[in-house]
Amino acid sequence: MNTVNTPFGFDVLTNENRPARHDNHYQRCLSSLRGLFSDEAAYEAELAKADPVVYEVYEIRRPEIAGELPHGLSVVHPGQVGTEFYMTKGHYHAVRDTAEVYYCLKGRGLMLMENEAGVWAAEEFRPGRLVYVPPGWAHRSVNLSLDEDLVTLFVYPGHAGHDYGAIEERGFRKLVMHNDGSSAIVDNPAWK
Ligand code: S6P
Ligand code: ZN
Repeated sequence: MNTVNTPFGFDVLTNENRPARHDNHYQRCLSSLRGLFSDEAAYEAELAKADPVVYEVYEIRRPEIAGELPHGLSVVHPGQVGTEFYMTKGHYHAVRDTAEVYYCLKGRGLMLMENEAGVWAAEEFRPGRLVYVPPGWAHRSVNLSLDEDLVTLFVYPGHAGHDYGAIEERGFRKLVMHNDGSSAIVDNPAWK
């Protein structure tokens, strides 16, 4: 991590859908996402064939303190499990009172959001579009394309932290499904 308090700049998107610099890179393969997709039989059938990378993240890490702004690129690859589009796990920030900005660089998708009062929202991702995730909203990126990466730039407060447990337990209220060449946002029957 570059903890030096010196200005820097870099090309955020190279030809390979990665930033010109990063401190950390991780990949989430299908095998690490058990329980995420609604159609469990389709998940097991896909996994029996292959273990593709569903999404990956390039992080420009910063100290985990208020005042810092960690940022990076999220790349959700194209694909589906059953008829549900590839997506990120989704999370709340551990410190609920922290927001996040996403800016779409490539592809098309949705940011699916919900808060603890049970209100949900979806905002479109397409190149040049910014999505603001207010404090207290869980967020999940969904790739609506079956042949192109969804590439977004994110920036969030250094002290935000991540809470995956609430979403792992409850799921998101809505699912985003491939429906006859288009997409449909439907109720999640397993949502608690
Ligand atoms: C962090 C920010 C992103 C996500 C990334 C992957 O606050 O929202 O870096 O971590 O898009 O999603 P997830 O839900 O697996 O962390
Ligand atoms: Zn976040």
